[in-house]
Amino acid sequence: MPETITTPRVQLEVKVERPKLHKVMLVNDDFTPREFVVMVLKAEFRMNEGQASQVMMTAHQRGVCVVAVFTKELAESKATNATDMARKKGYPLLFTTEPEE
Ligand code: TYC
Repeated sequence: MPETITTPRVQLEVKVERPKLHKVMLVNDDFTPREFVVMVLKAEFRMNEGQASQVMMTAHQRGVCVVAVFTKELAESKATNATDMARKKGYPLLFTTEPEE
């Protein structure tokens, strides 16, 4: 049998989308001590004292502040860990996540 060589008439287009990044947001409340918020930001988000203080004060004054952006899984696990640190101390401190535009 002779070999049949065919050339494809349809070119497959492979599209790879980069994963959407998710923001971790720090939400203000009236009860969590400022120093505790700073401590959590340093521990979970590897911030130094200055960065952590700035983020804490922005949330304190504006109600919410973007802490950092990560892949969805990392953002969710960091937000959960940070919120859990506060729950263990009985504070209502809250970290949320949302997809970047
Ligand atoms: N508002 C709190 C206070 O005055 C401090 C605080 C800042 C709490 C930021 C949460 O996300 C927060 N003790």
